[in-house]
Amino acid sequence: MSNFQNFIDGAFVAGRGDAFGNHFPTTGEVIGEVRAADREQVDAAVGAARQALRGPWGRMSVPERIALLRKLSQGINARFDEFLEAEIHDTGKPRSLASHIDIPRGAANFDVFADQVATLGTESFAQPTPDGAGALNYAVRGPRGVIAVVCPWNLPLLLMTWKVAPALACGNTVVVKPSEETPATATLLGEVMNEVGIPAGVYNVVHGRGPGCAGEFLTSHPDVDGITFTGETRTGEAIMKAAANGVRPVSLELGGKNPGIIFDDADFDKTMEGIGRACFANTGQVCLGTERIYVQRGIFDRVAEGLAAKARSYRFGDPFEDSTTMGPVISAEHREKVLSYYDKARTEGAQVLAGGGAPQMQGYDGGYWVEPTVWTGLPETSPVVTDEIFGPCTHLQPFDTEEEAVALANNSPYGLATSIWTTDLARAHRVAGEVEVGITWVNCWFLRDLRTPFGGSKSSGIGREGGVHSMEFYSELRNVCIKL
Ligand code: NAD
Ligand code: 6OD
Repeated sequence: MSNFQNFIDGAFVAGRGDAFGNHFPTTGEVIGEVRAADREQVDAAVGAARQALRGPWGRMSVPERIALLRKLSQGINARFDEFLEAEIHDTGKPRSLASHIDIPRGAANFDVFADQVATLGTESFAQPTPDGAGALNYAVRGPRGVIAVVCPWNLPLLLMTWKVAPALACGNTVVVKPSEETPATATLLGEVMNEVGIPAGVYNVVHGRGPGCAGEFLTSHPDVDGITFTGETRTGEAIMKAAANGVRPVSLELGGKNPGIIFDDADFDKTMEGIGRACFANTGQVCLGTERIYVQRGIFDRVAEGLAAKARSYRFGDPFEDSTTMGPVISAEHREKVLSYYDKARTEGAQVLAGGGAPQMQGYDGGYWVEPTVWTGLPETSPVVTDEIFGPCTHLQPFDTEEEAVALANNSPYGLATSIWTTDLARAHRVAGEVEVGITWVNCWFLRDLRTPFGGSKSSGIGREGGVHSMEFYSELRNVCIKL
């Protein structure tokens, strides 16, 4: 049994808030205990972060910070197997996935933002003045201060370091609130912080749930200077309200109901491979995942059969076995939510092309399993087609014209991501220009260049992170005007 402690001011401390079990989603067994931070401990974490800003961290040069960021990346890689095991125990995701995506990206995020800050400049303007002497303006970039980092459970280390790395690169200090479902890797990172010599108080972790607990204590804390959040849109709204007190900036990466658009000239095999991943990777628990697919009518039946076959090809089981290609969903509660949509689809008359229920899992019957599922035949107004389900499921709808496809794709309050599948380059450009999302992939999905702007439109978020965009959020620019 692991006991997950808070990490405050460089030390591990038992939480004084409520205690709850940490479940292994593969079996449902309780494998650890989380003791949440109470309000005073959140206060202590924010205080430690404030002190660290005033201490050696605040005075450190950029090259020194860069060297430490590189050590953090090396430190994660040096303990790769421990991070891998921790992430798998928290999420049940297959080793093949976590070892290729979650943990390598957890390390790479520190390298990428070390590179970014190494070349970051600011603007300057020479300005004529009426007396002829002139003036010089230059901008100075400093940290924003204490940043609250509130994270979800689907890609725990990846998404947490995606925010912690640029925040530290810019000289901030952080208080992280990992999801209550996935406390492990954020806690382990505390050990790495100490190993590589990050000063106490720079990185703090407080555990617990959100409303009325550590999440809310942190985001409503008056001494937090900025909040970066990834999670559900409804939670984002609550956090934005909390941030309004004191006019604190927020960066919100929220939910989606992402459309895929497949034209009849698409390369069929590559499309099936890509769109299959987009629907089912990480058991569909990826904010960028595709839960609505619009297929040009001429290839509709072929795509439907291909995707159903793909859904049936996944193998459930022990996440530590290489043969396992799909894990459970994160929790019993989330399984209930996903299965409630499976029921709704059936009662609303969907044609179920694959899956549609929960698999029989001998030896793992307490686990949170759901079948990868493909439907067609529902109206666009069905909650199955409009709501983010966040499971391994998707709905297929035929279309005839490009205009119709774009209109269907845009008929959503969300605007996170889309993927467009076509061999017609001009069409790809046209459609990419029309779909109201922050991220468009053409003939690929979740192909990441970490320098690019990442974020959602409409109800999918506010702001962009990635590359220089992260630097903008995690730093404060001050202009200096010198009369010559
Ligand atoms: P969630 O919103 O339920 O929880 C996220 C975090 O917020 C957790 O740490 C939780 O404890 C905390 N929290 C909840 N209520 C809070 C409150 N009132 N105040 C402060 N903190 C609070 O999200 P989740 O279920 O963990 O994650 C799944 C969701 O995240 C999906 O909607 C998914 O689309 C979204 N997501 C978005 C992105 C993106 O980049 N856009 C990436 C990953 C996940
Ligand atoms: O790749 C990333 O940087 C990122 N933020 C991915 C988000 C995935 C959502 O589940």
